[in-house]
Amino acid sequence: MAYAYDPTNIFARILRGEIPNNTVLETEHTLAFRDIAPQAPDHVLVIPKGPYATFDHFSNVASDAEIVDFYRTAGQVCKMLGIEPGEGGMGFRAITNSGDHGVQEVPHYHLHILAGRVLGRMLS
Ligand code: DGP
Repeated sequence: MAYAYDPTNIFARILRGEIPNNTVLETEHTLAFRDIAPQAPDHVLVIPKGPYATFDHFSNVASDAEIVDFYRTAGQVCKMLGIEPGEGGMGFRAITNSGDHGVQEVPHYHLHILAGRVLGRMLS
């Protein structure tokens, strides 16, 4: 399966430093920054630095090092925000929108981390 990636997407531009961002954490392979239109008091986007468009693109093509770094960074962000239920935090939601039916707006794989309020059930 050949995956397409549009290097003009907004997160690619953020990664190239063409657009500013409010960085929470940056590692070798991953960047976490605050969403420009937060839907909760804490709303952080975690993105791989590599050119992966969707969840399946990332999970099938990225290296083990990139995938491990991505999820460890997401976990570290939760620690930094103090939202981990296992560590006394009030919890959070981690979600990825993928493709047209997932209503993914930015075609660079990302994980939303939402916290700071009761989020309600979200299955639609
Ligand atoms: P999604 O629908 O899952 O592709 O979510 C894309 C998110 O990206 C959405 O919550 C708004 C956010 N976003 C879009 N443009 C920018 C931007 O320029 N900067 C930041 N920080 N977030 C952005």
